[in-house]
Amino acid sequence: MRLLTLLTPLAALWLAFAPAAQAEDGYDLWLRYHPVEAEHAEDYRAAAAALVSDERGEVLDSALAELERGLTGLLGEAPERSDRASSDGSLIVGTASSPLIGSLGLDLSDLGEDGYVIRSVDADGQRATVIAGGGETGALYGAFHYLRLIQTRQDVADLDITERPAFGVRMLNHWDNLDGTVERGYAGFSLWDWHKLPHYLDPRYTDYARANASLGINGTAVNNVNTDALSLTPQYLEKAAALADVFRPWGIRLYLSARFSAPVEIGGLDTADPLDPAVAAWWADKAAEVYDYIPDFGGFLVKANSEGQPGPQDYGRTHADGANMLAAALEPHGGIVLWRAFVYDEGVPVDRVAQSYDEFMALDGQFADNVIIQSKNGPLDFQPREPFHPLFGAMEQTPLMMEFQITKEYLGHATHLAYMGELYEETLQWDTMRPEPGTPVARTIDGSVFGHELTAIAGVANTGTDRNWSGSQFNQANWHAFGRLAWNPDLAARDLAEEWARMTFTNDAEFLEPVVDMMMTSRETVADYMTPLGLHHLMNASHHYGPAPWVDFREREDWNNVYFHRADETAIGFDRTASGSDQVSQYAPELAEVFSDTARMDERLLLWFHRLEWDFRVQSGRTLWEEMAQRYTEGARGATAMRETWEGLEGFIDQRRHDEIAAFLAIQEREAWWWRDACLSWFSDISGLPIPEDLPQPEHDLEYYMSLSFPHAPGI
Ligand code: GCW
Repeated sequence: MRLLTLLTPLAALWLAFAPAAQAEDGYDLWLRYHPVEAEHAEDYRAAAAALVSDERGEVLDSALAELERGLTGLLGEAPERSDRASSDGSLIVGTASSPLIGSLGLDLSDLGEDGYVIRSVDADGQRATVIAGGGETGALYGAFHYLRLIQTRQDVADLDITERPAFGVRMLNHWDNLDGTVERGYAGFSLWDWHKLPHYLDPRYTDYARANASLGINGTAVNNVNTDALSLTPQYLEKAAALADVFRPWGIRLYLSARFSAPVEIGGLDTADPLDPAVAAWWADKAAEVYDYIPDFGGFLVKANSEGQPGPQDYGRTHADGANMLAAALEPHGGIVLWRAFVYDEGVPVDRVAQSYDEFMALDGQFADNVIIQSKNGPLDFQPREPFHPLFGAMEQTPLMMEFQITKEYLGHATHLAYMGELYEETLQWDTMRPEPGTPVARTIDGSVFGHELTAIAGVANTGTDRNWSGSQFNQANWHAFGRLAWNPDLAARDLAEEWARMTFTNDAEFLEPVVDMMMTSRETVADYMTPLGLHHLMNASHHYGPAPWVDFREREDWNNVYFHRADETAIGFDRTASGSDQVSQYAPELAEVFSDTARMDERLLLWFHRLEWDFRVQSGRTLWEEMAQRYTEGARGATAMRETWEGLEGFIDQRRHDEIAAFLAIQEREAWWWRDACLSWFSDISGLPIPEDLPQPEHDLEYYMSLSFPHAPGI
């Protein structure tokens, strides 16, 4: 805009229309396929002048279509299509059953369906690159990998890549309701237009599938775990089947959340008791019906006996009874049950954080073969920082899977930049010390330590109808990081941030370096201005927007923030050591010892495990109160720094996305200081200690912060 005033009216008119291509809204995600710089284009063109395949198949056709689309965009001209490698620069794409690929003599035996190789070869005297999948899905993932190499400006002249995914099931969980709202969704409404399905297929469904396939995601549960039994009626199964048909060519299977009481609600039975033969028969029929609609249906995702959802315990049965009954219904069709470990029942426990472990460890070994237990990354609920869930490493006889939250329910919703890749990496690489030291969480769920064949990982999606899909440009990075880690949990979050930023914005190093640094520190910054030193659950009630350490009015004791921080005039924190709830003993003894020792532990979890007096000396030598004030302040300053860094990066990317991000970072800065001021004011009031004089004093008095209310905050 500023520039326009300096231009002649004619030039201004041209500029107003011409840059449409540059004014991006984020819809294309990391699949932008913008032309590469002229100096690189020739080399890439030479390597991929022709697209060669002698096979057909639904998924393979997607791979070829994506390569054609990507190469055309990146290199400025469409590759020739052929079924023979007749000239230099052929990109040969297919599976082990392609005669052409067979003739190259590659060893493709260990790839499984999803694995692939990308290799520079000599095909009948011609220089070629082969993308060979174990199956069609492998070829699809290989195609996206090849495009990524060009998008991130890597050399493609001499390739020797072999990839296999670490987990069999790599899925998104959508907490999408049938009325179009999304529980904990901050990106608009649900992508699924149930009302117009099955007759109208929004092109966005295909782009959604493409984006997932580009990461290797191969499953999606389309309805909320707090589910409506209607999803299992023919009326809705027909709609779900239409979605499954769109997803299938992109290697994605559809899953449904199943309501445990469905036999009563839509089946006309008077019980949902899992041990009642009529109930089991109803589910067996229902499963058969689902498979009539969706032949490759993935299975049922179940939230039972948690936050008021129905479940087997309503009939005096166990989670294993419930899961196994559903597993028996799905087994003949090859389906699985994803049974969530996020449970807590009516009785208020000594320690909410201990519940899920106690419940499920008692049942280890009792689950059917096609059941997998899905546990959140931490034992509470997707907080900015939690220790890993102690089930990881402890549950040996039952396959266990990870549930990460991609949507940022507790980390600033749409607007705050919090790069979750860094949180995912921290969890996946955490040493569980079980069965022995050197066993990170990732190894306990990828089948390598306990030998389970059924392996899976899930992320609670952050997608919605916003043009940018994820509520903000930077939130796209969290979807991307989740998907890439679901393929390979040992990838480094920093590398993924850079890869994403290159594909999403620009390959310019002067832009990438500050942006990747900012992404990598962003989660810690958020943890500091919201819940430093292991504090947790200080968010406002219900919608979880903004600070409210004072919440003490909710019906359940453990729905109140005061339950978690326990602050009074003498001390603060939740004692989970042997002198308190002893939840720490759910971890390996070596780890429990460290968590119990304030001198040795990582203080970023201090008040998660300990209740300490305000004048307790922390590792820096400050008192606990001084340290808390310091951390809150550093967090807020970090948000200011991010806003400033981004302002300095104007001009590297299109103005529209730059401005949107700048505005969001300014919101984050404001809200970070609000968090800091509100929390410090309240804790100061409780402890009777003043906020240290050398630190900024809150802008308002405590009464002001406590008076704020946000009845229409999104996501509930
Ligand atoms: O984090 C809590 C959320 C609920 C959610 C629940 C769960 C889907 O506040 O909205 O319900 O977790 O994971 O089941």
